[in-house]
Amino acid sequence: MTDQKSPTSAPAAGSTDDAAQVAEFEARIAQGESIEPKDWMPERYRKQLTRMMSQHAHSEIVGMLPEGNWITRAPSLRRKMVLLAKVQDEAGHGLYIYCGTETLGIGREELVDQLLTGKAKYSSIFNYPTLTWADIGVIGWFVDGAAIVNQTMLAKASFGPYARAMVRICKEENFHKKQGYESVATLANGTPEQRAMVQDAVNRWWWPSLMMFGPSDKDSPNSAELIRWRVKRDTNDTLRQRFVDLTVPQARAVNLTLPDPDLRYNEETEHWDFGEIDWTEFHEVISGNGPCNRERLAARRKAHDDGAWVREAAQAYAAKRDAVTAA
Ligand code: BYC
Repeated sequence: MTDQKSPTSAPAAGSTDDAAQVAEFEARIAQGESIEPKDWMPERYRKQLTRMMSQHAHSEIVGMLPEGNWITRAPSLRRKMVLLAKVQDEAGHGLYIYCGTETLGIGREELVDQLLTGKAKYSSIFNYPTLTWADIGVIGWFVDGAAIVNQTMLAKASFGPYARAMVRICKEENFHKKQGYESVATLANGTPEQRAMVQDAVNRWWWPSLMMFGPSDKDSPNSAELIRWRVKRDTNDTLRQRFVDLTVPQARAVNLTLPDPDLRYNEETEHWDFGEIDWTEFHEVISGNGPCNRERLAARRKAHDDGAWVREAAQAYAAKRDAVTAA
């Protein structure tokens, strides 16, 4: 329980928030109440949520690109239908979360502009290339698997619109993960070439998937505040460990190895110990220098420009409908 009299109740430095209002707000959070868009909230809470939710929405939208790349090359009609449905789901997730972010008082155009001008972050994972068909299965298994671990926690976030969006999104992510693992298992039981292809994809996606959870706790500037306000309920390292513990037995079940010589079960902690993440690579990727950052932003900008006529048509239709209603 948050102690209302603790120093954490004080408004952040430079904030114009009233201390009594902050204390009342924190008491509501401590009681497990959901904060809704019209409720009073500290400016810093609004800012943190806007940052995190908009990054999340951008991730869903940019995340369509690596997989979308394989829709025309899916190996069967069934795989193609599944992949089309998955990519379409990701668009829906992005739109939900943009809507949720808008309830914090920021417009969609501004959010999209932040993405297209490179000001906004999106998940590091989508800056890696999808080199073979096996990558599509491994993304479903690892990337959607990691997203489920993170988002199951966020489904209990203190901000109502975000938490509610996460409940629905997690249901869809479960289907995404299952189809990915099923595709991986099929390849792992296939020809020697298919096995080699899927093992190679596992080798390339493992470490970037661990990076999805963010910097280690000691280097995570936002975690303490987000946990205090119950936006996050667990730290980056706790969630990363949960993902490793869930995924190691799944890899073993299909006879695939994870590319970490330090991976071993720790009888004392009852967790899988794993090696050190390459944080230099992580920081390079999140500062725009990953293998595909430029390609991804260029693709988003092109899609935005190509879609201008759709936005114009929708606006013209809305204006016409308003005129008819007014008449
Ligand atoms: N990538 O203080 P920290 C999906 C940034 S999409 C890039 O720990 P926080 C899917 C962080 O933003 C699912 N940047 O931050 C879609 C911060 O920078 P700023 C995507 C990262 O917020 C399509 C700085 O590093 N999920 O499932 O406490 C197909 C310091 O970090 C990353 C979400 O977006 C990263 N990996 O924790 C398939 C979940 N990690 O903003 C699948 C929502 C850290 O201060 N977000 N940074 O400049 C979160 O849960 C949290 O924001 C994070 C980071 C765990 C990502």
